[in-house]
Amino acid sequence: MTEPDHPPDEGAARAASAERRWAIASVALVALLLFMAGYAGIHQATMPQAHVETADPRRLHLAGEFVEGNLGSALEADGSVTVRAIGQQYSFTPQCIVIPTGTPVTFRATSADVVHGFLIDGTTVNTMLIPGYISTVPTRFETPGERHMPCHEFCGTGHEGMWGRLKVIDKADFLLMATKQRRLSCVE
Ligand SMILES: [Cu+2]
Repeated sequence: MTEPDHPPDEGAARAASAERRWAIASVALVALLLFMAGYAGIHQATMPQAHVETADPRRLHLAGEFVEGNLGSALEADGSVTVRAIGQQYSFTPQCIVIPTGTPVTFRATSADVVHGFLIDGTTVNTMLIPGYISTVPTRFETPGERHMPCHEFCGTGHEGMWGRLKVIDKADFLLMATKQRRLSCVE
């Protein structure tokens, strides 16, 4: 093999350095994305659910935590609130969910038929209700008010009419309601 008979040209050197710059930039971009994923996961606790809980969609109404009498908001012994709900074509049960201000709230919800969406507008509460699985979302509301919960996964011909309501009420009012009823909702 013979050496090329011209001097190493400037163009090739420039191309090599541009290539190196892009290689560094792409490695830095991957490192930045990994850092962002790590930061979001660790500091903001946006992790995939730590464990999988299942619920047989054909038997929700017969036994277990999603029987009709157990749906709605429950005051726990530690002062937190657990809300159990079901999505089905084409409504949520309960249609109106009531929760107190300034209290840790955990939503536990599942689907009785197909995939539905569970979203509380104006908040970061946003998950899917998948038949067979229980979706768990921890949250907390500081100010009273009313919000909508539109189903945001296309679930059939009645999808656009599928939505629920969430009422955040003053903690004292909620505690008073809880002395009279075991499971609360704002369905009238
Ligand atoms: Cu739906």
